[in-house]
Amino acid sequence: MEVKNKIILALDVQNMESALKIVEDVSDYLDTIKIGYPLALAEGLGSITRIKKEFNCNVIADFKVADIPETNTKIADLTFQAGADALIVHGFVGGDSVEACLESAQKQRKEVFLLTEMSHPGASRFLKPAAEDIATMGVEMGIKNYVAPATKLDRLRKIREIVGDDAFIISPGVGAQGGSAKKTLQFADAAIVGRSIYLSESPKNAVKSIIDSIKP
Ligand code: OMP
Repeated sequence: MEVKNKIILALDVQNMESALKIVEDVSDYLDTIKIGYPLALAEGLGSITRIKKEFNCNVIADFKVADIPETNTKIADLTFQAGADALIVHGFVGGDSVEACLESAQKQRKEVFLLTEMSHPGASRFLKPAAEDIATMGVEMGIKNYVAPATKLDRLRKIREIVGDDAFIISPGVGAQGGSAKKTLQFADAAIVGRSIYLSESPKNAVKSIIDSIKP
């Protein structure tokens, strides 16, 4: 996936009106939007369809899919049918569950992002010990896209080492969670930014200043 200016907006607002306003404001600078439970549960899967249609942007659905294969297939099919270009899937549930999402994606010519380690402090207890194994499983399964944390650069670097330079890593935790876009982009292909953009009085200016901050 090509990501303009290496920044992905996490659009975690809870109504369509503000979602559309924010995307409109940043659309000259960003072309990839991540939509997760906050907007999809508030406004339905149609929120993905609408944002995709109105802005012709890449939409990554962040449903952190983590169920048995049969249920994962249903979740993935519905999400891709709604227009999402990609779906974020948890790796800790195991290869069969991830494979179900991959098969759904392949049928519809869409993509899967495999979530390895997470950005919040609590992830250190259960996910950290499993994260390298999850990334290795991803490589064995031929997965190209990964999610790894901007808040733990040593872990992000390690995941990069495992998945290799040809893999595409997107990295959340920049801004509100304390991560730096510039440092993150040493190891990741794009940074995911939510609150620092959508809570700003001017989302456009917030995006511009992040873009300035990553210039060499
Ligand atoms: P802000 O912290 O507001 O910038 O938002 C970060 C976004 O990335 C939110 O949508 C989170 O749900 C998501 N995220 C994480 O923060 N940490 C992770 O480990 C994984 C994700 C994700 O999968 O996108």
